[in-house]
Amino acid sequence: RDERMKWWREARFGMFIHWGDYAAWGGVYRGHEVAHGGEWIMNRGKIPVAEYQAKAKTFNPVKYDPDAWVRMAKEAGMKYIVITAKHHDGFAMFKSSASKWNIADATTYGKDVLKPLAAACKKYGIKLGFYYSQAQDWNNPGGAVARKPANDGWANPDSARIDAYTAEHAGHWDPYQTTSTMGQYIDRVAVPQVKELLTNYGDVAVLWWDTPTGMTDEYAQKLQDVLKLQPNIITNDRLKRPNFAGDYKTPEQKIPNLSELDGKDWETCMTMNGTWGYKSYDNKWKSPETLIHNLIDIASKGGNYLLNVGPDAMGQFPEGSIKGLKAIGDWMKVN
Ligand code: JFZ
Repeated sequence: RDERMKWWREARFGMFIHWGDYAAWGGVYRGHEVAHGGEWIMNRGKIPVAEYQAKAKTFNPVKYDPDAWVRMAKEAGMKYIVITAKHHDGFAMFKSSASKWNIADATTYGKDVLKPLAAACKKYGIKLGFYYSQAQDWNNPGGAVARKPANDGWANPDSARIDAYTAEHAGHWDPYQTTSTMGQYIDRVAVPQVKELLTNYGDVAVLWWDTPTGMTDEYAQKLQDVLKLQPNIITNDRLKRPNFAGDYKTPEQKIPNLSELDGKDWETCMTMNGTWGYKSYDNKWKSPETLIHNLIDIASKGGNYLLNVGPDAMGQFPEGSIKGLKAIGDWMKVN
């Protein structure tokens, strides 16, 4: 394990990328700004499956330039990238045989975006990891829902009807979501897709699991077995709860105090503004001083800083992220 963890322990700084078809909504549904992270808009807006999937057809990130993305990470001093291969909306950012709900088959763009990113990472010597939402999936039937759609902020006008359905169906808000069991979803979508990710993209450094709602020991073991395809891979601690440590802990949006450190490896993931996935109107950017302070604070305590970028629907980093990354890079050069 020490051998596998070596690069990660020396890395200190990485880039989280939350990118999916949700960027096409930009945090706005039916003209309303929807509360919570932009990547949660389908759930928070109670958007029906058919309507959500129709919008994905328009997702066409023609300005996507993975070479430029990796260069920005590298110039900021980052050593690895973790990108959302599939977030809770179940949309695969890669060509998949396990579900048509993927960027190659469901959009105008029609291409896998992970392949060229893997190539750029290889070119610049940056490690690549995949975030994969193993339990929650709101578009592939049988996937779990961690938070029932609530009426926080603007509420869908169909809320009353949707809420009545949700209360009876484990948080689901569209009948299509319940047409398979979670066991079927794990066998037909999650396991085959993780196999695809660990087979078709060269070396994969990290598998970043998230929100283990409904994960049984059996489901977890099936996914854990797939990791054998990449003998050097490391994982975080969110495959299932409780009793799963992975290789490192993931405090979120916070830096532990010295008294909270227990000798285990850890990584703080954090947004640069107030959302993981792109929101057109979120301009609450952390200052360069704050970003640099956080990096020093985390590094001095022996952790890693996984700093998020939420690219837009065209495939571009928001201006605020670009500025923040540049400022960190400038500081790195003189220190
Ligand atoms: C999850 C996701 O739901 C979210 O969209 C984003 O991807 C983030 C990185 O991870 O959200 C979480 C997960 C765990 C905690 C909080 C939010 N937590 O442990 O406090």
